[in-house]
Amino acid sequence: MKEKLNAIRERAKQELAAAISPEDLDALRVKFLGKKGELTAILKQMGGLSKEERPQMGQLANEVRADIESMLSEKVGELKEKALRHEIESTPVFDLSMPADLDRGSYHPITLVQRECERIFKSMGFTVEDYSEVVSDYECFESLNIPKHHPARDMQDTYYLENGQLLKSQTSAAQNAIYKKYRDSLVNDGVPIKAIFPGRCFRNEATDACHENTFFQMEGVMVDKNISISNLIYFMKTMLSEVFRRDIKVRLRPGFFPFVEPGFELDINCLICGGEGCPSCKHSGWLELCPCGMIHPEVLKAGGIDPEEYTGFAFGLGLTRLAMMKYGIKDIRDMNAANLKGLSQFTDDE
Ligand code: FA5
Repeated sequence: MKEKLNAIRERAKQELAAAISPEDLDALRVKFLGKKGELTAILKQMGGLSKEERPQMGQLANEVRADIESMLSEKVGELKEKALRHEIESTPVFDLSMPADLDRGSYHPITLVQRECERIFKSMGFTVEDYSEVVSDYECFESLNIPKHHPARDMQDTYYLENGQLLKSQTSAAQNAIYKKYRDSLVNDGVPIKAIFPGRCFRNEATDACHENTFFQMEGVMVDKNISISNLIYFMKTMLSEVFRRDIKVRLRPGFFPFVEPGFELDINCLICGGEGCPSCKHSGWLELCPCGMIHPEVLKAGGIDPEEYTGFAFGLGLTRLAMMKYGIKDIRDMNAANLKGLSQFTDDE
């Protein structure tokens, strides 16, 4: 039996060395350690051993099991690291000094991150909504608990049309319509509202390395009974870990938006400078990426939803800034500058 146990350990070592995927590792775990695995089969023969041999073989079997488990977890780590390295190496880096291939079209980096976020949220049961760029004052402000002359409007000065409509300054402008669209299925059929809506936003503001007058956000809302901050944090964490596929430092701090209570600012450690401070993060080492919070009762009411019965969270992800961080784009203005030399580097979608 001793030889058989040692032989199993040796074979497990060789087969683990040849494994190349998580599926291979699962199969080896079952093969060696599973209920019907090789080690269990040997242990079943212990009954036939003498009283003296039994504890010795029992100890050896435990050692073999522990060795195989530790080889397996080492290999899991190795494969994960390899996959991560591949992911990082194959992520295009925005480098304006690279020669451009202008013979073929390419996806804009914002399209790439938008699609990636849509894929992630769709897999978690969210619908993807489209919304117009020209909206009313009610959609952009009043329905969001920002009445006329509220100081929060100063932060989002935008472009007004002669007919009183405006270019939306935030994707939150779609919230009211989404609540009204899905309210009946929430109330009558108990279907939670889970929607994201990416879109272009406009603000009348001075531009710099991390501010544009035209940029993209992606709003997300979830409304149901008993939705809490834990749900919000779970979805934010899942989204960021899926997008970046590596450890990202984030910080959550209180933030004020009239349409959420409580409200938070979710910042990520600047990936351009590694947190040391640079123009892309206004020299703070942190980049405001995704404000969020629990939807204010007044906003739910405006959408026809009873805040006594339902709660929800909302977030407003800065998609353009996410693209900057993901692809190492130092200046946000390069993305709107129709610089084909830079943009043609993004050809790797799908
Ligand atoms: C808002 O627009 C809120 N509507 C977000 C929100 C939604 C809060 C739901 C709570 C609940 P803010 O103005 O901070 O918040 O913009 C959100 C994100 O958009 C910022 O974190 C940033 O990533 C991006 N952003 C804002 N202004 C600009 C700009 N001028 N250029 C590029 N990105 C910007």
